[in-house]
Amino acid sequence: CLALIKNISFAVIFLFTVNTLMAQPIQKRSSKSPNIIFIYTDDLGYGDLSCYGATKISTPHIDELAAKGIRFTNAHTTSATCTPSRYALMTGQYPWRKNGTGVLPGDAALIIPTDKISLPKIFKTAGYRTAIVGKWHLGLGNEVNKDWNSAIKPGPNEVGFDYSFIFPATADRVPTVFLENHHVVAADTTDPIRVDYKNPVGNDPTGKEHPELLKMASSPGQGHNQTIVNGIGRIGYMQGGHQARWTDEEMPLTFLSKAKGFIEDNQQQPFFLYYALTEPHVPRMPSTMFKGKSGLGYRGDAILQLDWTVGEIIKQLKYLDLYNNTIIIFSSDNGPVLDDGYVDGAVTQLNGHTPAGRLRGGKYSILEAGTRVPFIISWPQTIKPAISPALVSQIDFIASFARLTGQKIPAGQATDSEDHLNAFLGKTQQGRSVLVEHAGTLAIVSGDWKYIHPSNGIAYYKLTDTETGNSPEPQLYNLKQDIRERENLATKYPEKVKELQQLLEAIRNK
Ligand code: NG6
Ligand code: CA
Repeated sequence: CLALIKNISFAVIFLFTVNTLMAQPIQKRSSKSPNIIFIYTDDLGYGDLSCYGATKISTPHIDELAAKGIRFTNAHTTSATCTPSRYALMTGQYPWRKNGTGVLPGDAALIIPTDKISLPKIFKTAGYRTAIVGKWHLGLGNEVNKDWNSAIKPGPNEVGFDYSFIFPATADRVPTVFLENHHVVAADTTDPIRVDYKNPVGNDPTGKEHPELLKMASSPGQGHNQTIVNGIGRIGYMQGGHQARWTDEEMPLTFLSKAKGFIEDNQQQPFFLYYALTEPHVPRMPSTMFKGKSGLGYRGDAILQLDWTVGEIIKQLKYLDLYNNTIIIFSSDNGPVLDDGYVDGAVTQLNGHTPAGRLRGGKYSILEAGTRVPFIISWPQTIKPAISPALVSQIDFIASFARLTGQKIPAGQATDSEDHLNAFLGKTQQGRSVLVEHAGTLAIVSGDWKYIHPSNGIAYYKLTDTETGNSPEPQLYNLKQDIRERENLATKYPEKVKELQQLLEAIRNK
């Protein structure tokens, strides 16, 4: 009997010990390298978040990041559209140095070199696990004419991501499919995919011929009226892959579950997650739980959805005890636009909301709202909450994170990227002394001054209601006194114009 009791108590103690051991986090992470999550939104404007002054919409989860981290007021993407901004992010090179870096169609070939340094490679060589989840828009494969039904490479995996779950271009462009690593998700060999941007392919109805089949009308004159997928006319023609075509309302939830899966799988080691959300880019088709919630139309609903998504990521990081040692960067790839191709209520239900805040211009514009974007960095364990006026750019991530992870950038590469780690981490409020902005033309910001180079592009895009900032005359603004870029001081300060022209010229010729 005694022996039995002894055995039972041994078993109890054994089980108790195993249980307690299992309940403990295997390693305490605080001394380890921080994880990095870069949450990159699509077309979110400087005034779209309540922490940046929006009053018609409330974004509590992003506001929490801002309250505990650094909220930058003069942070930029390189360009006023997506592909060039993302090109710069990946390469550390200004996109206007290279032809073919404008907004890409969905069948474009990869434009990022695979034999040079890239943002994910910085982390990968430092021993991080790297992933992209979300929008890619930098081309895939070596050819435009590619076979979507077999392995597609090179792509994000060859650029430095260990894992990729993406869509190729934009949500309004075919092919409307996800790719996991090299393959289209849910591809079906009996229904092969073909994509064409010039000639119609396949038998699916187009928005142009069958507007009665659309659940959201495309805006007249903008051309989102080719192959219809999920009741939405797209740019480009697509044949086959019916099983693989996404449902727009599910897309953000799909990306979220992939992002959370990657975080969970890699909780024991440092990771870099590039989480590229599609909101609030067109077509705005939020999940049912967000439809109608903002009162501002689907654009507002999409912003609420992206805020919720950020909250879900924060929640998961806290649950896994990773939050304190994770650097979360939140930003946008270009400024805001209301009507970008669909009649979705963004214009009619605006209700006084100001997507660009106090800034002038928006997406496609060389004026400040084109590239000055929301930009928040949180790292609870290290960063002290602050608002920073430092002039910084997403192009600086490569050089800055190279320093954070002790990497050296090969000579002659990522040459436009500057190390501003100290500004990113709030150790200084001093950032760049000079930054080039890019839309239809170039502008240069230096100190309080901004010079916009003359261009013959049109001054106003009627379809998207965009002030482009283009002018055949040189423009000079004092951003400190005139953040709205109302008063052109070029004739008053010709010396300043000359100085900035020369500076811009020197950077162009670098
Ligand atoms: C434009 C599209 C717009 C959007 C944009 C890319 C037209 C008329 N408009 O050409 O709808 O897709 O490209 O947006 O085709 S971005 O955020 O990816 O740069
Ligand atoms: Ca964009």
